[in-house]
Amino acid sequence: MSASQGPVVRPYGDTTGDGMVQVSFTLPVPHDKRAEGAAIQLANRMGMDPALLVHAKQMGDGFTFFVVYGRVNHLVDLSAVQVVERDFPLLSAKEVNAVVKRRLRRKLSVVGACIGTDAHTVGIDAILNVKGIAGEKGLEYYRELSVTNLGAQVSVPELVEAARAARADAVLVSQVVTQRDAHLHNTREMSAAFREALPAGRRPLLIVGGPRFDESQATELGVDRIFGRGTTPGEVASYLVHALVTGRKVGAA
Ligand code: B12
Repeated sequence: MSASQGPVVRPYGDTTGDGMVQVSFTLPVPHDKRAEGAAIQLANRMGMDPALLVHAKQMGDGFTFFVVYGRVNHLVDLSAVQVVERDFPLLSAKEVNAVVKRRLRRKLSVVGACIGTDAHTVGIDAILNVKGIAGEKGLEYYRELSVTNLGAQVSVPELVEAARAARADAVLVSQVVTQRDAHLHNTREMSAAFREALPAGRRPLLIVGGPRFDESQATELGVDRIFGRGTTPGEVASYLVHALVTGRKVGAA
């Protein structure tokens, strides 16, 4: 096939388009000359040529951390980049409250948790707690949202029960640990449990978030939306209004 029509870029290191990149990794070997050679070999096999070792440090027994700087020949075709774009308007807290009050005529109920063995609550707290993140207040600050934050290490049955008790319009789940794909397994388990426990019309909107999710995997994981790193509460509140109030065909004022 013909080459892409879109703009093509190369990485920038010292001069424009020189293809220089920097990568870091750990090898399970003690730090010595051979380990450094092994790091260069790996970098070469990853397509870096030349590859320069800029940092090597032993991390505990039998492991060495490396930073390698080098040139790659790969091109980035910007026209082939696929991302999940925001497809809803960003609203202020005032606008969110006004729409929920006028259109839903009751508080919008949100239940959040960190599920499985995951105890990383900072992310979900940033979205839910009043203090928020990045200068934005969390969902608890929104007068027309009723927020239940279940905290860390919540089991899926507990979450389903709590969502039912709170008559949740939306369930917000955080997954930060990705070892052995725990975040994917836990999300699938959670979405399957909601599908089993509640009929389609009464199932809450299912949202997961965490720094290492691929936002395009929502359908595959059985959830309505995935939010990645850097998410702010305002984005989540705006999405809730879009998905549950304004974007709905029913009940339009
Ligand atoms: C703080 C921290 C901890 C604290 C957690 C305290 C707490 N109450 O949360 C403590 C010390 C307890 C901890 C423990 C562990 N940790 Co830790 N931890 C971190 C650290 C340093 C920061 C995470 C954080 O708070 N980020 C800040 C928040 C604001 O960012 P965020 O989570 O990405 O959230 C944002 C978005 O992702 C999104 N978001 C997140 N969730 C949700 C949910 C919804 C619904 C939405 C809409 C959005 C959303 O919005 C948020 C705001 O923008 C990271 C490394 C790092 N620098 O990221 C490691 C890290 C996550 N931890 C790690 C590990 C391995 C562990 C332990 C297993 C270590 C051990 N061997 O014991 C344990 C596991 C404990 C457990 N059972 O979960 C690894 C995970 C590796 C992996 N591949 O999974 C990391 C990446 C460190 C590393 N490089 O090895 N950890």
